[in-house]
Amino acid sequence: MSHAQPASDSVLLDVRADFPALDQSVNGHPLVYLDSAASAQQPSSVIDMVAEYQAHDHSNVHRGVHTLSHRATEAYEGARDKLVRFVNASSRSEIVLTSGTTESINLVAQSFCRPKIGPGDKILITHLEHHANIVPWQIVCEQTGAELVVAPIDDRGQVKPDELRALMTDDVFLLGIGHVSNALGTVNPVKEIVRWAKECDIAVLIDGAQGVPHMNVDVQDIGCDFYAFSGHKMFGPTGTGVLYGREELLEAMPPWKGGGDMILEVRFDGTVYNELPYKFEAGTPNIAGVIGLGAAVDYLTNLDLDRVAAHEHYLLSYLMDKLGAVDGVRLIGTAETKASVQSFEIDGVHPHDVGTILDHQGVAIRTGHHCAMPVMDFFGVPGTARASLAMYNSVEDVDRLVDAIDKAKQIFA
Ligand code: C6P
Repeated sequence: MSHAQPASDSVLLDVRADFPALDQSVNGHPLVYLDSAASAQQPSSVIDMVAEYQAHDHSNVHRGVHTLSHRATEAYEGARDKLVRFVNASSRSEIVLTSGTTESINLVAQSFCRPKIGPGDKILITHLEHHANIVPWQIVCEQTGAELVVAPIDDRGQVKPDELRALMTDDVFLLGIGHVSNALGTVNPVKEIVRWAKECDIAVLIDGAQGVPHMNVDVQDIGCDFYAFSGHKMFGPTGTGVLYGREELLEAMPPWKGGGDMILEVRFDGTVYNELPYKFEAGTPNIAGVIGLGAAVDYLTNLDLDRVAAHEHYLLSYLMDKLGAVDGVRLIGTAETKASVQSFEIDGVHPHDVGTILDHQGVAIRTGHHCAMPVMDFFGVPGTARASLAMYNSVEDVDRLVDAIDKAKQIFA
């Protein structure tokens, strides 16, 4: 990896003890969890917060006058306030609580794009995207007659900047681009890309599922119109997520789902929708999950995401050096700027077999196409083995991974 390696291991954090799930043996070995890109483990503070809420404060939100409903509403809306500060949105109206990145992107496709696009319009994405940032655009293109255009990548797994810029033509309505590739770890220079898009008057959605867990994100500084992310990848509960949207755009968008809580008044001759952000939050939400997500924001903020990034950057460099030196291992995804993810293949061993043999040694990685089939096609593989790091991983975890790979090679020699 050509990006500078931090000078010393003094940047390393030691937070493993905060995560109870890591304190166990799997198949007779202490667990090494290298699958945080799929879903990250939760610190005790998140687990305890959810349990506390469930045990004492649970009720529905925004509905009751009684004490428990007030407590639940206060905690739920308190989590939204934390999320506002976490990504530096300008107001609470800009933080729509969803079930995750996937729902956030579908909301933009259906509510922002669908009413405004038709034949002759284009949606631009890149070859690096997760299926959640491909399929919603395919669906809206089918619905409207618009065209989906894909910007190419190079052999290191980087979007080709000149080609991306050349595809930013007048007829492009929206660019959907990942902040960090889940399959390869490539970090896209999103601020610069948004600047190019804005010169062409193109709206930009950033898929931040793999961004927010690993670096400070300031949506106003980036200048994007939408930023989508999931709670469970940032050490919070599953079934929670966020769509950040610029208020002016959200204000003009019609609701996507109808039901309770997203209305002010319902009559058979017409319904008045609620104000932002509730207009987009139909039905009883994942109250406990969102409260847990607020605790995850507290955890990350207290730790300081710049320190998390430095820790992971050191470990990723170490991992790439060690893994890259193993005979018969090919690293897939070697971008100049990367975060926390490394895909690889071992000569003559199917990725699923690699995953199984590693699991027998207590090492958890993900194998397969990682919901990024076009990336796999590009590299000519059916799937990869993928190790993904978080702030609770250590140099010893990487050493255990490499030892386990050596064993896998011996078994298949
Ligand atoms: N990637 C992975 O193992 P949801 O499922 O809505 O929380 O997140 C979808 C999603 C969207 N974009 C990116 C870049 C992602 O990485 C993911 C989820 C997991 O890589 C599960 S496929």
